[in-house]
Amino acid sequence: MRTTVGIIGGGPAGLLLARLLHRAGIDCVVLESRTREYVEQRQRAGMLEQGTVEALRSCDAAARLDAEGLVHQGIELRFAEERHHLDFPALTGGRTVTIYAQTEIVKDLVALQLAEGPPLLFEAEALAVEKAQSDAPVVRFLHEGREQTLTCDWIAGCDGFHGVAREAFPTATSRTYEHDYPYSWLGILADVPPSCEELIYARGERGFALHSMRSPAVSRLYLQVPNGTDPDDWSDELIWDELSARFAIDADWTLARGPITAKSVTPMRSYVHEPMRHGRLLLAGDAAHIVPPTGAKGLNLAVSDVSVLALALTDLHRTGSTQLLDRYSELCLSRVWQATRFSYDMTRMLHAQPNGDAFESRMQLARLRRITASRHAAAELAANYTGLPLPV
Ligand code: FAS
Ligand code: PHB
Repeated sequence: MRTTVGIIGGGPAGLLLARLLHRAGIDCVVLESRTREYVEQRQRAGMLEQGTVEALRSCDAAARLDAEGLVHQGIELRFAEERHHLDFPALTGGRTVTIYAQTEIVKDLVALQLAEGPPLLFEAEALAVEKAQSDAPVVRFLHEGREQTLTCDWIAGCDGFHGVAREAFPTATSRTYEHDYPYSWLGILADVPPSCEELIYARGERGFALHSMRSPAVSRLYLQVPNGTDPDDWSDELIWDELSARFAIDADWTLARGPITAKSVTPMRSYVHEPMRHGRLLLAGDAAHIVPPTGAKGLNLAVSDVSVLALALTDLHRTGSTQLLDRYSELCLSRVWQATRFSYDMTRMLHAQPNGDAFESRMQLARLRRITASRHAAAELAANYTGLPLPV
């Protein structure tokens, strides 16, 4: 097979890149190792920056998002038995965020691509990227039991943290930065209407808790738990009891309970791989960087990477200029490091330290008090949460 841009991975990064390139008249092919059913039901993110919503609208992939997405004007910080609402439009000059599940974005993009093109191959596992330094790089992949090759002008590695694209980067010219957190998140999906209009981030001595949602009928909640926690050790009742305890305040607010339909534990990690380009191979999304979900940046960073990559490839296609492509890694990393810093700060500010460090606990409270007392500090959080501008 031959194409202009070979895209490895049919997650939000790969599918949105294919959509943007297709709209720009650039040939591409997406190789996805899993089945359609699997990628469409994989529970992950749900909070969209304004820029992500605009990127999906820009390529006519937001019809259902605009119809079903929940637009939020802010979040609540809950600590020391107090509730503090951050009004994003007031703090950012009008910016908002939207709850719309990653599963639904993937479903929308898969349906559009299968209906309008470009080619999307499921159960097509990339085995390796070869000749990335040449002007005809190749993806070797397994599909329908046969090993095949896809020769490209450019390859986009959108294959997530456990993909193969990053392996094609020579270690001599690669640098990785990692930080593992001493706790994880136990995440649940529950068939119960959310007990809040907007997200609640709760910090307390028992540990962090987050109340999010997926629709007016489905809640999504997270609990800080020790690393290595087995979700089966947490009965539904224990989960609801612990969530109620962590959200508890002396005002008339109760957490509604209901049937838990999904339960999973996600370790927390920060990871950045530099550079994001090696010859004709470019990384985007989780293939290049991972952030803890506390800042809701994972999916949004993947979208901003492919927005920059689509602009750069379109510029080359239209003008022959490689100026943007040559700056791709530097441009994306400038935004990646800011999102990595914000996610790190939110995580450190809101999670109880396993060793119960009293000084650290006071530092957290002091930081939260600064944010809830100072318009300047609150605006800084709101600007990061709603999404910093694209680097182009
Ligand atoms: P993805 O991992 O989504 O997609 C990569 C795709 O490549 C997958 O479909 C995979 O099957 C495919 N692939 C891999 N290897 C391949 C190969 N060799 N050949 C072909 N295809 C291959 N973010 C939040 O903001 N909030 C959350 O609550 C949240 N929860 C998360 C929970 C988990 C368990 C994980 C892992 C991430 C979570 N994230 C969350 C972050 C998440 O949203 C990611 O940032 C987002 O999925 C990144 O999108 P992609 O870069 O497209 O990578
Ligand atoms: C989610 O809705 O899944 C979600 C929202 C905000 C976060 C993390 C997860 O910070």
